[in-house]
Amino acid sequence: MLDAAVRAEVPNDLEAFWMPFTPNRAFKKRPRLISRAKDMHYYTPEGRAILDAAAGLWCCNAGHNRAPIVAAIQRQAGELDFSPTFQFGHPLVFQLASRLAAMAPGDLDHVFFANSGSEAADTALKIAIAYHNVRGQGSRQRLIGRERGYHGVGFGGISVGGMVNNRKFFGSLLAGVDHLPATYSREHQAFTKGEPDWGGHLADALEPIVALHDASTIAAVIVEPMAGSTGVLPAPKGYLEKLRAICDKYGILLIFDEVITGFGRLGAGFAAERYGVIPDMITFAKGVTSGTVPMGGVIARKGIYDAFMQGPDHAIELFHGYTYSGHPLACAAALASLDVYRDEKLFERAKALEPKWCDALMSLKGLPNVVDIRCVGLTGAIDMAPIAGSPGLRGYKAIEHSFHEAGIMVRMSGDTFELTPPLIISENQIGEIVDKVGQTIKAVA
Ligand code: PXG
Repeated sequence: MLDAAVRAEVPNDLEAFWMPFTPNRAFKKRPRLISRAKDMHYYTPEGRAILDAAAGLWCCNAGHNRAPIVAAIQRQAGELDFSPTFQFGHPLVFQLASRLAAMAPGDLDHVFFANSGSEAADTALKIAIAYHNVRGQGSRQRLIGRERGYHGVGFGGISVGGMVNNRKFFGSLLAGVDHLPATYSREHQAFTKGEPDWGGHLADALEPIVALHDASTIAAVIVEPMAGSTGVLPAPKGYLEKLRAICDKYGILLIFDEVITGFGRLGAGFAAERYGVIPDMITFAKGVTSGTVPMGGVIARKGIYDAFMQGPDHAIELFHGYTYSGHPLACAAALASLDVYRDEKLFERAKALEPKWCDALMSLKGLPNVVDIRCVGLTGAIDMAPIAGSPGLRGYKAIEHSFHEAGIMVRMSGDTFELTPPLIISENQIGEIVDKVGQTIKAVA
């Protein structure tokens, strides 16, 4: 085994790695390297501690390098490295599916595994279209997403998604897609704690979309219960209930993309539980393994699964799956993560901390360039006014300052801070995030 010093060695050539969603040239001029993590902190190769206010990338909900999760992954690697889940099965994947089904509300009780949120979104969209097909309603093919939505980077996900830069370079995308309007209005919602009062009526925009295309052509609506990637937009009050009612009225499936909102981020197992609205499918990823091993998937209602269970017993019911669907290491990591969430009551903890978290973030109101602050669960966003003519530049400076100077990892979306710490965060560390972010906001003013 390599010793820690060697493993942590600073690389001397950064050129070959084409970094995802990163300005490669700026990063390679002044890299931000991380070589170790524990609990609430990352550590640079030189050993500098960086407070993690992003749960990695919204995923390490149990904190970093937690002993029970590490042990489970190590054990599993020595026991069963890989086994296919096409035509074969291993015990952990069934155990995990049962755990997730029990955790999900209502009759959301069948789990299809993928390896990322992007694959989860595309899987859910494919299941929706195939579901109508196997029920003899093959004309239901249209998919409805939402402006500013993020459903990963597969062709299905970017088609229903509404992030302009994620779409505009990639051709004509999937045909037959339409979009609901985004739910954000600064004029009506600025500095709201939790779900805004204004905006529930925007779900009614589904009606004219149905009128235009006809319900007989629409398979599903997909939304994030809280739009994360675009900058933390909690669902307005009553919005999700309304969407559910309109989908029911027209026989349209409702998919909640819970890749971010699942596993405690909003103070409940799933946002569906927080809002008391049961979708037909939930997509998940990230927190299912607390970010330790890639995994994603879809939880479908019983009626959807049952619709496929027809024809001869030996015939495959759904022609879909990934080599690594239900990978043993990911299953072991997920089961151990669910144990940590349960034993440490981390979802309840997120709920209990929410008012303190929101108050702490709102204390940054009044700092230079701060034009809105939003929060829900253990999630928050701070919009800074862009530098005139250079959108995103203030945000990039903030990433650099926060990492190199303030000692904190934040996620920026343009000029917006997205703050999503691990759910193990202490009250003192909430204060530390606010101090360090405040310091950064002043530094980039
Ligand atoms: N759906 C949602 C709601 C997501 O937030 C995905 C799908 C795709 O997951 P994968 O595992 O394919 O990346 C996501 C991912 C950000 C940020 O800064 C958010 C995500 C990924 C990277 C950055 O907001 N979310």
